[in-house]
Amino acid sequence: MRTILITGATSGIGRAIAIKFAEQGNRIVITGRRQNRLDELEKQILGFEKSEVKSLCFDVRHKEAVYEAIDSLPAEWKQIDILINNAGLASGLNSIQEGDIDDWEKMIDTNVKGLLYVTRKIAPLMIDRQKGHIINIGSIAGKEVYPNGNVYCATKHAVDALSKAMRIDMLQHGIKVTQIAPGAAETEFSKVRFHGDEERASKVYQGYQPLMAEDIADTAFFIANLPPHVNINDLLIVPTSQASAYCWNKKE
Ligand code: NDP
Ligand code: 8X3
Repeated sequence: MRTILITGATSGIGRAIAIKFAEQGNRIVITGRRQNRLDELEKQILGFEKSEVKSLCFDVRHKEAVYEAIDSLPAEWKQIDILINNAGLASGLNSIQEGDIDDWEKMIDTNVKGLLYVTRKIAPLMIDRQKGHIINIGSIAGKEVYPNGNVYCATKHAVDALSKAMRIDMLQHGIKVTQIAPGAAETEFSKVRFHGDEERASKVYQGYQPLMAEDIADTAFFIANLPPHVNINDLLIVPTSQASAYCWNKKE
């Protein structure tokens, strides 16, 4: 049984990853800000034979809350084998000259600083055991930029750079670091990006088959189950109808 800690497990990709690993009998730590969603997922996971679950409710933007939450885990749960740095968001889709500074700060604080706080706390625990696997959920937006994507793309470029940097720093400790960079996946992502405008969000996924959160979960599970001598450093996964961050084959 391995211990897997997933940030942002209350929705979308993180939730699907939690369920995928739980189905196979693992010890799962689910995290996010919405306690009711954590409770619901905890119940679901308890229904899987052989899996154990604990939930930690915290905001990755608050360093003390991150540290306190991880400190609160019992000793055996601190033996984290796999960290899935997934919590993240886009907020707004505006040109740089019209961007909302609050949106920018939310994205930078969550996607970059939040990921760093969680990693800073968990990497030493992995180093103590000289084993572990950090899987960062980046984005195609970390490979290319697109109109009005500016700050979101910058945060995901930071995740791309940090994934490479972590891999170098973790090398001597035998800890794997992987980045999974998805293209469009239908989750709550666009609803959050458009500040709750569900109609606008649903249009993002019209005219083609987007990725499902489960597609990313299956990919993460495959990557996490490779033999000890094999690592996938970086994986860009897109819907077949998406050739680049802004090149689509959509049916009107
Ligand atoms: P969702 O909005 O469905 O899920 C986002 C998750 O992140 C939620 O569980 C949310 O939990 C959590 N989260 C957001 N902010 C915080 C915070 N401050 N503290 C703790 N948790 C937080 O979107 P996705 O599943 O699509 O997104 C997951 C990751 O995948 C993100 O990093 C996103 O950038 C990336 N991604 C998404 C793509 C897509 O097309 N959907 C494509 C490429 C990458 P809660 O609100 O409960 O805190
Ligand atoms: C989410 C995918 O293309 O909206 O990271 O940036 S995209």
